[in-house]
Amino acid sequence: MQFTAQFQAYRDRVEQGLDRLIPAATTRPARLHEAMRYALLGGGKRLRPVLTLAAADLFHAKTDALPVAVALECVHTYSLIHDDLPCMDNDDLRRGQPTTHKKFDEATALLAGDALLTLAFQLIGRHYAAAPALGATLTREIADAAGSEQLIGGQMADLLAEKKTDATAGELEFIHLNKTAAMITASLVAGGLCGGASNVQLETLRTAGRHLGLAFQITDDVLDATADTATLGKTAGKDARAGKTTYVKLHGLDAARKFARQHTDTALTALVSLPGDKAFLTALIESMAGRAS
Ligand code: GRG
Repeated sequence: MQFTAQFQAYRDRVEQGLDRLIPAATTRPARLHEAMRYALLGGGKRLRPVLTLAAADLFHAKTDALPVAVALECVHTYSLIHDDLPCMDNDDLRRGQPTTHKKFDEATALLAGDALLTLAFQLIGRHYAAAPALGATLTREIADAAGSEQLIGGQMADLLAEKKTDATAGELEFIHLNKTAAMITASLVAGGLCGGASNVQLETLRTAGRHLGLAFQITDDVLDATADTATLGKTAGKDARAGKTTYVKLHGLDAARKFARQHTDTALTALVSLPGDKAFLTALIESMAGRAS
């Protein structure tokens, strides 16, 4: 199957999983569940859950990776809702539509984010009950990635760095590794765990995820500086206006593009030692490097 068709097939599985596993909009209190579904179902590239499903397929996983893929998208979407709040990035646009607090209100958006984060762990508990060791490992993997030493810690470091204009390359890498690469790494590892990957193979997935995550965030910085709001589906040019330290500000556009390429190549090299048909994952990683939004 061609890459685009295969990507669409994975995305369709994710969309159906999201629709099926998230409480109906009519569930009491309806306003909360409407907001959760609004944030979750209104777009998004679905890169993290597709990475999970594709990694699971490398190992011909017998355990369904879809629930944990959906859980990862729930955690990611919660982080976007909270990031957009006025007390954080204060943004009006996300995934090409009004942010959740603009569409609903701040309190509802805050609770919808909280509920999506919690739902992620409910889904893992419910759907991997028959494989308790796997359920426990998935829980730990995602809780670690989303916790105060990774995703939330990266966000905190990012907020602190915004207050100064002289953040160093080391500080920037800490932010990117934790705010962006942690969830991308957990997505690949979760797929490997569902497929019964060995410890060495899980380490390889971690290496690939770390470099893919860095490449993804550097590309995000480049797009913020070069693409328009309509293409991005979120406000463009925010970093420069805020005087924020990014790879583009520290190193310039050309060097930032070169760094992104190097990290992409390192991620691709890591994949080589893994089993299975790597054609789709390779093409996905290449497409993430060349993305326009
Ligand atoms: C609030 C705990 C907390 C964390 C927020 C996700 C995040 C951390 C901030 C959003 C801003 C940002 C640039 C994050 C880096 C990760 C990133 C590029 C997220 C956007 O991911 P995409 O492009 O988004 O995959 P879609 O909408 O396609 O899912």
